[in-house]
Amino acid sequence: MATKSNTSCCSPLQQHRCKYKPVLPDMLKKGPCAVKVKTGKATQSVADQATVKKMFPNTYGMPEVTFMKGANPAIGKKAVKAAVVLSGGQAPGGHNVIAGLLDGLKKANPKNKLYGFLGGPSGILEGKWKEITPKLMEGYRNTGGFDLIQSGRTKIETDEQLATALATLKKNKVNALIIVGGDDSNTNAGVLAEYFKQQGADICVIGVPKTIDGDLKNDKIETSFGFDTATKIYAEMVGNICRDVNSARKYWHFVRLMGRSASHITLEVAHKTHPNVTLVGEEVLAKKMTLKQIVDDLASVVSARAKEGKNFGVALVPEGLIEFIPEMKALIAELNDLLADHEAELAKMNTVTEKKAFIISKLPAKLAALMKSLPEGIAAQLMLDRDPHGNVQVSLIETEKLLVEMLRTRLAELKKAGKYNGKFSAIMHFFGYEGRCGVPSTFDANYTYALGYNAAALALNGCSGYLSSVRKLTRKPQQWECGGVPLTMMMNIERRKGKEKPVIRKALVELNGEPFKQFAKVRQRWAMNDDYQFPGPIQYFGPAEVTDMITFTLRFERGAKK
Ligand code: FBP
Repeated sequence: MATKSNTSCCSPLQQHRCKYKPVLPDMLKKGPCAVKVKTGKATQSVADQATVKKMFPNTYGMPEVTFMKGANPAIGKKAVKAAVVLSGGQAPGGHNVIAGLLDGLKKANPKNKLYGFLGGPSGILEGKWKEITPKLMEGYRNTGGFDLIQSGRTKIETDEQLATALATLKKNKVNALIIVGGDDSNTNAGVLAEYFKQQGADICVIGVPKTIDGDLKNDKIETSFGFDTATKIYAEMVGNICRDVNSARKYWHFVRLMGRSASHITLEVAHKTHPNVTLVGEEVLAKKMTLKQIVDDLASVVSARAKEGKNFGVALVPEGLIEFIPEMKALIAELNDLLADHEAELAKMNTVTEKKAFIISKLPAKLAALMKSLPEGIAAQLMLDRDPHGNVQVSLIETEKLLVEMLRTRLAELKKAGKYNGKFSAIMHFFGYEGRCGVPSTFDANYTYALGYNAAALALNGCSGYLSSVRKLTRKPQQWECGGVPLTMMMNIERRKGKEKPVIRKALVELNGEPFKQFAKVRQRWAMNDDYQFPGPIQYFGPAEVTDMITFTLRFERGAKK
């Protein structure tokens, strides 16, 4: 950590980034007391309206809000106590959300205070927190990581947990709770906002869209923070590998990239680096592909390149691929229910073999056969404990190894049949954690600071149950628009841990969306030609074309073509 008095222990880059002043949207520059709330029309949830409405009687249908310039001194009159919690996986820029919040609160009233719950939502339940003073904040501005207050994946969902959370906040006289998280954590923010209203508690709950996965977005939330930086980090590494394969010309590299469900990270990195093969989970699902078909497709690229004497290449595999393969998806869904229904019996079993045999005995015949056919390691990984939200821990499943193992077998068959005469030597990688705590890019540094500052304005205006929304991100930060989107507006009903639950709908890669369509136009060329791109490291200083570059995803989705 760099503090003013102790910067000598930090790297030179950290010392320089500590001095960077994020650019605030013009709208927020004069502080929360200089903006007024403009309300839009009543909203609806994205699906299952009647059920969501029934579950959220107090917060359903609220209007969108936009900030407009105008004097609003009343919100600065009473000193407030706000608390922030970081929830879920790390994403570059989390510290700047806190810095923006703190600065926004202090600008409105220097007596306002900000606290940080420690270790994620469990910090709320356990009442563990610390004050974020301007002095403490100094050393964390524009830094990666969540180490200022850490994060966690505890979900506050049972009646007892909800009551404990409320009791902690009431006891400490907290007026506003800011939850920085992904789709699950922000669903939780919506649940808490509703519960507090039901209980007549005047505590405002605001969400902030975080996740490197880029899957918390919609018309009003253009991207989640961290996606920009993480994809830049992965693209640097993939670009370097592309240059290595083209130099050594003897290996195929298989790179699995993080992204628990959606393939946005993989697609963005593909646009940045032009690898020979890019698998997109959403396409696999749409085409109802089997594992065998995916492997056959890979084999045809490997053998076509081998015919041209190119026994090398780079393939990108999204972390969430496995759940998009319909037969695997069906297996995982069955496993989710079985593991939830037989939790106690399974807990008593000591070996994976025992658990696997038990599970196989409960599965329908087709899925039992599939489970049996999987390499032992993969089958074991599928049965590992779920995260607290009930999701398979896909980051533990080595999909690239599964594919390479099956590809080797397929290439051997083709060789025997005289259809392939190359050499196949594979190297495997998983890039995930490397990107989650990187020093935020200039885009993420500005975006997160604005999201935090905007969240302070929402909290001071009592907009409970809203997600902080900063829009028009392809423009310069000064021109970004600010406001809030009701959390219930993004919800639908999904099956989790064997039960129907209201959740914020994940944004998957759309096959008729520009990022995929642009990729589909060129992938054939990338497969055979060595059209690799080398993005290099994130630049924090230098010409704006390199320091302020936004993602292809944002550019394609928001209009500007490649
Ligand atoms: P969030 O959705 O919480 O932002 O986390 C995303 C992620 O980075 C995924 O890409 C990955 O699958 C997961 O976190 C891994 O986290 P963990 O190590 O806690 O399982």
